[in-house]
Amino acid sequence: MLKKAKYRKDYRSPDFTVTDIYLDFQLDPQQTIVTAKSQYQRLNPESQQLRLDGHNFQFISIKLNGENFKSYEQDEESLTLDLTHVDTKNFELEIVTHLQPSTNTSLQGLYQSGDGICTQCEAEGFRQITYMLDRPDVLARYTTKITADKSKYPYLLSNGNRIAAGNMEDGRHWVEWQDPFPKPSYLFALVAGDFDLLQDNFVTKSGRNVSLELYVDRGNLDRAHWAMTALKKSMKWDEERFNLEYDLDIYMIVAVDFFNMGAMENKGLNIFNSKFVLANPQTATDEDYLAIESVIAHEYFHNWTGNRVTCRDWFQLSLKEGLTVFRDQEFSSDTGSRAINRINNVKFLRTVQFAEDASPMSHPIRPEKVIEMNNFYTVTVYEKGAEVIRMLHTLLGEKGFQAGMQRYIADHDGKAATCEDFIVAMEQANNIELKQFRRWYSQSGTPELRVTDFYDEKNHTYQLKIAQSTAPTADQMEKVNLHIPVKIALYDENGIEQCLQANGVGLSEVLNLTQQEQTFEFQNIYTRPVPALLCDFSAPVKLDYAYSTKQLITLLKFAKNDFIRWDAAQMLFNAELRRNLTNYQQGQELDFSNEILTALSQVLENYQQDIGLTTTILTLPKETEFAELFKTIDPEGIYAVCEFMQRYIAENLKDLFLKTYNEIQLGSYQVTEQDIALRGLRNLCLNYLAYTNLGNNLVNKHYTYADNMTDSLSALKAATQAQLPCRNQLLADFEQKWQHDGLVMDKWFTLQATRPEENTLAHVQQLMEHPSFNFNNPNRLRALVGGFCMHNLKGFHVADGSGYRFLTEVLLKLNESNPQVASRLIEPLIRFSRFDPQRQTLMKRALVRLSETDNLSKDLFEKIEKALQ
Ligand code: B3K
Ligand code: ZN
Repeated sequence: MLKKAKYRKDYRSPDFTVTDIYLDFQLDPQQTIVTAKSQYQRLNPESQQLRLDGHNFQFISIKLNGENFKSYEQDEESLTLDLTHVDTKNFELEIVTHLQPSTNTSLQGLYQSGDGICTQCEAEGFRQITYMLDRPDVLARYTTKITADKSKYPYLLSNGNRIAAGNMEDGRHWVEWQDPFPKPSYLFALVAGDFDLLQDNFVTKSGRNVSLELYVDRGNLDRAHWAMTALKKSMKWDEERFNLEYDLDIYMIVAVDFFNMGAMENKGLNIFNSKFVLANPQTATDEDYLAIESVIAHEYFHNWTGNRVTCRDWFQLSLKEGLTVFRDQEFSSDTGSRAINRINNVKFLRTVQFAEDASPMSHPIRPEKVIEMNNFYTVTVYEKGAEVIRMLHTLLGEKGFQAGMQRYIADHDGKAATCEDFIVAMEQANNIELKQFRRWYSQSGTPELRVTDFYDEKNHTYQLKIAQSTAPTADQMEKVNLHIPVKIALYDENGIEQCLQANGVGLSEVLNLTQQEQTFEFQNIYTRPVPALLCDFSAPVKLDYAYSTKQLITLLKFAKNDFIRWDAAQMLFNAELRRNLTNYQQGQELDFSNEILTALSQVLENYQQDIGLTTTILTLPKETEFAELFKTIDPEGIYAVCEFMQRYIAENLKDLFLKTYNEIQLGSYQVTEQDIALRGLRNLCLNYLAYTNLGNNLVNKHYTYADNMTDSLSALKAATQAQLPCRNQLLADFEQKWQHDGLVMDKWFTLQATRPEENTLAHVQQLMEHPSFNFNNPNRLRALVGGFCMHNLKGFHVADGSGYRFLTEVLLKLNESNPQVASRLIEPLIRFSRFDPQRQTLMKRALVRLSETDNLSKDLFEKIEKALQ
């Protein structure tokens, strides 16, 4: 494989395009024959070389306008046709290739999943099927004929509408599909297999009937209903909030077990990781239910933001992903709790995206340089991308933002667009200019706001001085000032909100920070206020303001903005952790502030006011979250202090936890906002109580009486994390019950991988031999290996480097079988600079070893090269 970087600045529009393509698949897991007949059009009359992308198949033949064609050059990843003697503008190419889906463990292109066959083409998988102009700005109309054995593959699916079908005498059958909407090759999909089918329908607001089909493995029909409900809910919501209606007469979703990511938005035929489809109360947790709903929504929303308007080139990925994440977040917030959604999204952004910004992989939401595109489906492109869209929404308001959306869709429907096009649409619809705001697309790194304040008792004025800075990142040394919306509120000591005003006029709660440093003044403020900064987390930045404990407790108690209340609690925990970590490192006693404990107990006592918020406030940050507070991470220290804090709060609020635990009564399992919140709080209480002398009995009982996965898993988690005597017996019981079900076993694998015991690595290695484990299944790998390497800070970073050696072995194997998954799992290793010199040496040694492998994939190469630079 060539490992050459591509640069955004080098974009050139294509010299040729494809208008129509007719694909014929003679499907067989051992040998599939693909005949692709495409209508090409020369866009640049000067151009005589046509370079097509393609690799990993057996190339059989090529014809031009029906004649065998010989004037080409072939290399590892392309076929270049010499068209010197072809003088027409339009011509037809017919290309035959042979593929072997059964051995395609990379899960890109055409591959076998279980007993079925399916495709994954984004970003550049189509070129593993046939030679093609495999780039998103080439949009063609697809017709697809699939022929396969009828008993093994009763369902043959592709994009668009089913236009013909028939049986053959040899036991095979065929189906022909046609997609009326021109699309890039990455949205092509094909599925063949035997499934249970859940059917439903949706009537769009203009009265069109859309049939909805959800395909799951045989026997799983009872686990498909939630996803179907979510789909209909998404379709309705997109009509109401974004005025966007579905366009085809059929929408299909297929759940498969072998899948590299969450799901894929192929036009009219979404393919999903079964993890994001299948749910019933026994197998799925509340969290799973909500995740399914949001992924179903996300893929559905892509129909407009991604499919109807697609990306010009892959550097523009955030155009569709950032926007679609924003849309799915808004969907979840409109249909569930806005505050809890916001808090969870911010938690994720702060831990995972901020960490990426501080890593060798740091990149702007619109990257400048890419070797392997699959490496850029990142939290930066997705989640930070969504934050950038959210800031636009904050600046323009819902009305202005929606006007911009309508404009964007109207101007670019059926075309491939850029991030710039999106901003221009927002500008034009709102008659403003967003020159400085654009920098969010080109600057990487997490900005930091340093806030100081000054209260003038005499004149009753209050000043906030806000300075911005962004530290240099691995990819970009020089940073510029950004346009940062800072949403604020001021409270007096009694928690009364103060009016924001100056010179007799009310001021907006959103401050526009555009310069390196700005001072904002508020008048008629009669006591020194407590500032609530970054309400709703109005910008993806770090905040540095010297809050006192007292101020934070005021915000925790009184702030109207739920995000601020939660964030105040986070800051209190962070301060306790920092202080205690120093104590720990100096061999001193650990302690916990009484004031904070009292404040937490008050929150818990008043849980009826807001059950969900109470739970998030009382949830201690995970070790991996705490780790992000430090430049150099101390895995043992962080674990020790976390454990101490958990135990301390548990011991000291034991009675209250028990009272709350007993007070909460739930009927039979239902997925409603209220019940999810109640279960969440009850399980939080259980989790704390597990660290007290009541733990073993209570957890055991909780597990035994649980009638749903949320409760069973909470008990199991409490037992393993608190290392209760009952844990082995409960783990065995769970295993016995669920060993036939990979998705459920993933939860069990992760629990074991994140156990705090000393010998966890040995245990993980043993589990890789477990009958329910399968090295070729990305879900299993992520659950067990990912669980250990990414979520067990102490276990993975044991000082002797055994964790690093283990991951290296796994990566060497995965480099061959599934480079995409390898590239996700290598992340903890490339972040060596965040650890002490001894660990750094060991981690670098592992990377050097990997770098010396023959056939190192582009995916791993790109990350290792950046890390070792
Ligand atoms: N667009 C796909 C992700 C494709 C990843 C390719 N490596 C799913 C999504 O974001 O909706
Ligand atoms: Zn997406």
